[in-house]
Amino acid sequence: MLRPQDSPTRDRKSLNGIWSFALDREGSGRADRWFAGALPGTEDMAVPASFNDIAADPAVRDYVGDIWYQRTVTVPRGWAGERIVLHFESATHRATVWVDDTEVMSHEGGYTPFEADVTDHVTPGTTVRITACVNNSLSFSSVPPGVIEDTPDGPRQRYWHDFFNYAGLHRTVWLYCAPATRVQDVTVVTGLDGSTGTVDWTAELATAVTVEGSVSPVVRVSLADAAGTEVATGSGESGTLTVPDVHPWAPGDGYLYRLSVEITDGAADDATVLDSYGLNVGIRTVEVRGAEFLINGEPFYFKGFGKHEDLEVIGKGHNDPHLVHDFKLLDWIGANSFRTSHYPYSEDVIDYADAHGIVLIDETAAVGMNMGLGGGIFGSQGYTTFSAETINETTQQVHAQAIRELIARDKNHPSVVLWSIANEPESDTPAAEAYFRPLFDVAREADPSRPVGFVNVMLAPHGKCRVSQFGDVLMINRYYGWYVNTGDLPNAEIALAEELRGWASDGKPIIITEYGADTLAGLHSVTPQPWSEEYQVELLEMSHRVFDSIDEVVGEHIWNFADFATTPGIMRVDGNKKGVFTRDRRPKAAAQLMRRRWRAGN
Ligand code: BDP
Repeated sequence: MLRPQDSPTRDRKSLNGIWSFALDREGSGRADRWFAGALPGTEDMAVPASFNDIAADPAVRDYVGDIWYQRTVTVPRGWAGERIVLHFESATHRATVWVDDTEVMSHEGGYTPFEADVTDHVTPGTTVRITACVNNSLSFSSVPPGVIEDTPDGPRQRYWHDFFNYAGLHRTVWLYCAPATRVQDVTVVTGLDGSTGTVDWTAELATAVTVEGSVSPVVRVSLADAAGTEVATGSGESGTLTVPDVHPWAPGDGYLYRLSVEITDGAADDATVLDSYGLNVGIRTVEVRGAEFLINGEPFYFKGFGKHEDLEVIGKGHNDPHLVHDFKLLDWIGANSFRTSHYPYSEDVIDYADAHGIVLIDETAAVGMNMGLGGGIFGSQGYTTFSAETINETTQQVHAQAIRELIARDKNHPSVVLWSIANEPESDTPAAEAYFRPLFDVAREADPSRPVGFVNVMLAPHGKCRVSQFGDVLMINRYYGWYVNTGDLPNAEIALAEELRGWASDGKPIIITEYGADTLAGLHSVTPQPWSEEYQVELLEMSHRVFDSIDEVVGEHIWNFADFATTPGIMRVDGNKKGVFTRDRRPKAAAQLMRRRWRAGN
């Protein structure tokens, strides 16, 4: 799905700001037609933000159910004659939307965009009411999964992933206009042959109902370099542009060309431009060859983190100052990449990574599909992961759709080099194999140009995992020295090396997508003890000795970039403390260690 933009033929209006807000504690809002007028008992809510921490009220923070958002917007008079589209960059975890009294769309999945053509429901020059009923409950039909359990004090949401279930309108809501005949989608795939770059393009058109005498639309594309100089042109709904003396997009060098896709009302030079859409294009290649991960034909070593969208007060709400600041910190520490653990991040983040040469592993929200892990750490026990009553074919269909929507959204981003279709699912059982095999096909069908993998959990070591066979890359999370061999780094080192040597025998590149230790900033200890800053440093140093001794290891992503919020738990002190930075982005001692290692080129 194309992101709304301003162009010579398009205009957009952000609906961010203060919305009216109401929790639907009785679950009666739909039946009582709350969309048909002002919300009852209205409070204020900021968009974009998670609603949970804004109110400073535990009954709001932990609320499960329907959450209503409403505002009015005046549709610009100048949009008359255009198609008018209402676009949500996300609504976590699902939403139904009304324009005045008319229901216009529903969407499942908390981290990908959705939109509806609302032209027939609005009149340019007048004001309309927009109402979104967002729902934050997790079930076995949602990705990520969860379950609502009855307790003496009412329903409680349980889930098996280790981050707080923040919800709401986390990203920008747009109202935009575009012509009836317009660019509906564009797909680019880039190539390199020596100093020549190629850009294969495919444009999908929406065409106005043809009226007698109307002309057939013609697609023209042109590619400009970063200075704005046109370097290639083409025409047709698909084709290949050739760029001599190409400046490739590369890690650390976010060089972007700009592809302009135009629809004209004929082939003549003076034909009228009906629609124009611009797309940033980074020309680069990605390939897995043997146990190497190649970007532009060069072996690439991933240095960075698993991250979260997680901030004080706004939770998972997108925030530009923090976006810029986090990327400054990535640069400061010498990181070249991160994983969008454990869900698709805001498109602002992906765009920014493109422009700053940061490499991304792009992940779906399929996390917490592992009841084996639930025991003790994340709360709930007593469920079987894959069964007719738990994660089943319905979940699989929702998961497949989540993969398709992630790829549809992010397929054109040069920063994205690898799809991760799940984090730490159960993967050592026949049921897991049956569940995941078709999902790899879904990803490869949606994008044949990038490698695909999933993130393996410690409970499914080499020789037991039945899902890693489907991945192009092995992504593995290991906590030697933390969850096992706690406080015993010498034995942790032996065990980690032994396990990694097993994985290395598969002949695929290995990315360590998580390793690390909870660390309370300011806690020091001469004899490094778990939770101290010294222990985090020594655990990382131990891990690096092992990684550096195994050629097949092509990346290290520390868990986590920063401390983050979780559900309450006896193993969590005000959240997960495995950050190299605190939640407010102060460096722990490990930050200096990583800066020395990564900036020295290791
Ligand atoms: C892994 C998960 C991650 C957790 C981490 C931890 O992938 O989401 O936060 O371990 O326990 O199980 O810190």
